[in-house]
Amino acid sequence: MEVNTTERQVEKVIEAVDAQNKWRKLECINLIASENVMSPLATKLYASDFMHRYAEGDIAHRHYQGGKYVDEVEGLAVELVKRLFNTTFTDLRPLSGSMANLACFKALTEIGGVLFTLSVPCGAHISHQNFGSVGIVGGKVKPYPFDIERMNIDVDATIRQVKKEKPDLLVFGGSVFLFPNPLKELREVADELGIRIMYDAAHVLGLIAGKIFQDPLREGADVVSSSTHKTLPGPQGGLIFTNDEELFERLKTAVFPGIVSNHHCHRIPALCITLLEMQKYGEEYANNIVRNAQKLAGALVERGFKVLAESYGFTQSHQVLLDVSSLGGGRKVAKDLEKANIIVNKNLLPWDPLTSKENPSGIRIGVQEMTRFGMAYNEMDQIAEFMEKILIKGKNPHHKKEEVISFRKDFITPKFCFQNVEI
Ligand code: DSN
Repeated sequence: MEVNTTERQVEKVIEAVDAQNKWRKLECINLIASENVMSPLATKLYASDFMHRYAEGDIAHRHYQGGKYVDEVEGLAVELVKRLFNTTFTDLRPLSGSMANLACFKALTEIGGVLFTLSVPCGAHISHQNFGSVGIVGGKVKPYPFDIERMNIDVDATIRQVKKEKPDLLVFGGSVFLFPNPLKELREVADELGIRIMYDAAHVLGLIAGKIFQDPLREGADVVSSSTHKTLPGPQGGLIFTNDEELFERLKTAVFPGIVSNHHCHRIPALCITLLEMQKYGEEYANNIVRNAQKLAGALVERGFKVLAESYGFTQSHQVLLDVSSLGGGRKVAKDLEKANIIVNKNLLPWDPLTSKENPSGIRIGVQEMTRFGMAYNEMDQIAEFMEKILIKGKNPHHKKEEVISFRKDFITPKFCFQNVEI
């Protein structure tokens, strides 16, 4: 009998999606610092007819007919971003944080222009590098001098370096982002030399919205770029905001028609809901995130782990960075934890060469998603204990998996969001 392979393939896709939904959303302790989940309402609104449509161009000045509801929700989203981040101009069309960065690099640098960014081992996002978006626009990256103890840019050494190199752009923020960056401290030298400042807020946007992290525009950034799905628990996407009208015109052109044609309009209603939820619950959520990250870092140190920046309180964000070189390195540790349904990523540490990226010294942990599901101090302790048993006491991670699944059962409903909204 002929097997209906198409039917089987359809079933396999459905099974994979069901399995993903069950495993990653209900059974894992997810500690990936760049992820989060949308609220139930935002999730429902994400799958709408907006996903089938085009709306090239600006609100109310589109190149296609049929966009009146896109205009309506995008107009609201723009107003919400302006209010939440106290800014004048915003573009929500970049499809990701990387694209938002690319638009900023295009608008702020020339071919051959010099940019100061973190190095990747010290925390830069890959788009900040010559091999990433900076390279696409022909820029050249110089790494900031970095203070490993503080896990932050070395201000005095950077001032000296900036005066010598006279870069076009200082880029702050990145993928490892434990502490507020020294924006205020470097604004003066930037002003003296006419250097622009860009702040990549992707990891900390929700903490900025919750007013627990630095406010980049007030501290001297000319433009903020971001994704919309890390500590800000929205749909995957990007945005840019600034108070500089002339710069905004260049940014907008870089976004459309430079980088984006259609901007995947179905993101926007979900983003509206996320922004409304952050307006209402953002401060409480952000406070809980940072408290949990600090608690987890302390609990890990008590159990014998090496956490970076211990003398400086470990972190002021959602992230905790561990040196696991004595436990077999980042790759082994991340894989062992995955066997127990604890999901982290291996990460380069400041002293690692780029060539060690397959097995770097560190792992990076983010607590924003588990905080969203209501985990607090006791749960941070419990997570540290799971990690201790698997990584230090050598217990079989497969045996711990059932305990992790059972632990997760009490934390499956997102908090800090509208509940029971009928649509
Ligand atoms: N690479 C992601 C991160 O984990 O930080 C962001 O794009």
